[in-house]
Amino acid sequence: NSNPFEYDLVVIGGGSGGLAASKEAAKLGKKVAVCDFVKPSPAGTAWGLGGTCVNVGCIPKKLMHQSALLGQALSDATAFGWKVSEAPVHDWATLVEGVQNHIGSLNWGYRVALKQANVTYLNEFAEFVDDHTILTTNKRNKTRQVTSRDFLIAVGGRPRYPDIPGALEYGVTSDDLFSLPYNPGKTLCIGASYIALECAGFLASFGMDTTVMVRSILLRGFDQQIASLIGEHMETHNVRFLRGWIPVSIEKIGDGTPANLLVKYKSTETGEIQQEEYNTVVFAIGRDPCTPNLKLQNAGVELSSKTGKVLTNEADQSNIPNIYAIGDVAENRPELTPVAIQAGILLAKRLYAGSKVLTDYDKVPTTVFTPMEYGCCGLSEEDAEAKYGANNIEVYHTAFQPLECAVPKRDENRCYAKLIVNKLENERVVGFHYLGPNAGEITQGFAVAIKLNATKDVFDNLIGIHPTCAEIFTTLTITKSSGLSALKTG
Ligand code: FAD
Ligand code: NA7
Repeated sequence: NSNPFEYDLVVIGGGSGGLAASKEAAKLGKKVAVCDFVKPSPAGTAWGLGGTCVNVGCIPKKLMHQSALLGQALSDATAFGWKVSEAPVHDWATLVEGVQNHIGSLNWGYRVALKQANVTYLNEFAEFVDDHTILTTNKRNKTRQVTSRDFLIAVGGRPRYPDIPGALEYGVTSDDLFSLPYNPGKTLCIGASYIALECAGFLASFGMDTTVMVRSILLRGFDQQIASLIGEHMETHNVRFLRGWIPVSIEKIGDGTPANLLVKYKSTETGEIQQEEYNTVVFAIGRDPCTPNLKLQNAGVELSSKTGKVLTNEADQSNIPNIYAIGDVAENRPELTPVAIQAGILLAKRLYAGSKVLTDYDKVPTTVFTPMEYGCCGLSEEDAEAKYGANNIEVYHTAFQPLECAVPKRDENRCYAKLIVNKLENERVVGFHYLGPNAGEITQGFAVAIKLNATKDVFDNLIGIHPTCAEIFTTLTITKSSGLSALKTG
């Protein structure tokens, strides 16, 4: 090994992708370091090793969603014979403590795992000096230069703030919400991405007065029929939507925790201004890649002028041959933890074990954990029409009520299943969509069939598991083109 540099690989960013890549490279006998440093949010929140997913993303949000599901279960329980002596009350502080304790144990586990894998952990912020050198700074502002033959950029992204008065001072984001030391109270979630809707969903279920401010549509990029069904369901479960409004300013009025915040907002149609008081304003209006502070120009790495993300080829390599990028910071990749992990492991195998296997970014299944969960794999109806032509696709669908909702008599026909097929390819299923309980579990399983290019008759020949929600996909007969009602009857 005639490596003139200190390391074979330095990974910048100890999140989902970076940790996976570093451990795999070290396993293959390489000398590896990971730099991970969390700049506090504008509200002052910081966290430990592991990146977005563990600290301020998937993990805390799924736990808070679970708390919301338990609330629903508690209210269903009486119909199933449970005598609940007092009306259940939610305690925010207990939830935050439980969630944060779990995260703390994960942070520790990641440090141990790096040590065991022989990866050097540098709790330092990195910026490029040239294509083989970075300058790192620790929290005491001590700097040093580190050289490496290869670099992997896996710095992820951070929530965006709107450029309006009071946003940075008084707003919070998903970086703060899951560890908020006080009950958020009356909350305004701004944005209509999955993150905004998930947060609004669990807050409303805890009994908080919850509003979502939507600029245009819900869940841009997702199947719009399902997005509407999610919106309707949330509206019947105590979430208020302000549609066609954007925030203009936030002022603090009076002291106290949580604060009283006067939010002014403007109609996107008429320009009319309205105002309302909230205790907490959560911005979920998109995320920006952490590239601006990386000094990538010193290494000559090209970024997308539109998104600021790193441009890579199919092998996750930037325009500079020894510098790679994966995860949320890489252009045109699904922003999901398992995507970053898979990309990290396969990249290390290609670089250091002679593998040729590329990450397959197609048909990545995903789930939105709104109160009614939504799982999908493949194309939305809009994208399927655009790709294959409206005449060449067919949609099989049904609305249904899960058995577990029948006894408490809730959410009748609020769940929905649809398969989008390409008629020109023997009804190959190009889009799988499920709105209902346990969507992540169900979608993960069926995604195998979608990846294997299953046709509709494979679903029809499959024998269901009764009584489940998932079995609905073995009995889908109503086509959209027939114009028949999709409501399940018996
Ligand atoms: P990250 O995990 O973001 O890690 C990047 C790390 O690099 C961070 O620790 C950062 O502090 C550090 N860093 C940045 N710049 C530097 C620097 N210059 N020097 C040193 N360190 C630096 N995905 C799912 O699959 N399922 C979900 O349910 C889900 N829910 C989500 C919910 C929320 C609220 C959010 C915000 C995200 C969610 N995601 C979910 C997305 C998922 O969290 C990301 O796709 C994933 O974390 C991306 O991993 P990454 O390795 O690219 O970056
Ligand atoms: P997205 O998916 O980038 O969505 C941002 C949302 O915020 C979207 O609903 C936007 O409305 C809305 N938005 C954006 N700017 C504003 C302003 N200034 N005011 C009000 N509303 C605004 O969001 P995320 O970052 O949460 O999701 C990150 C990624 O994770 C996402 O791309 C997925 O692939 C996975 P719009 O529809 O543009 O009108």
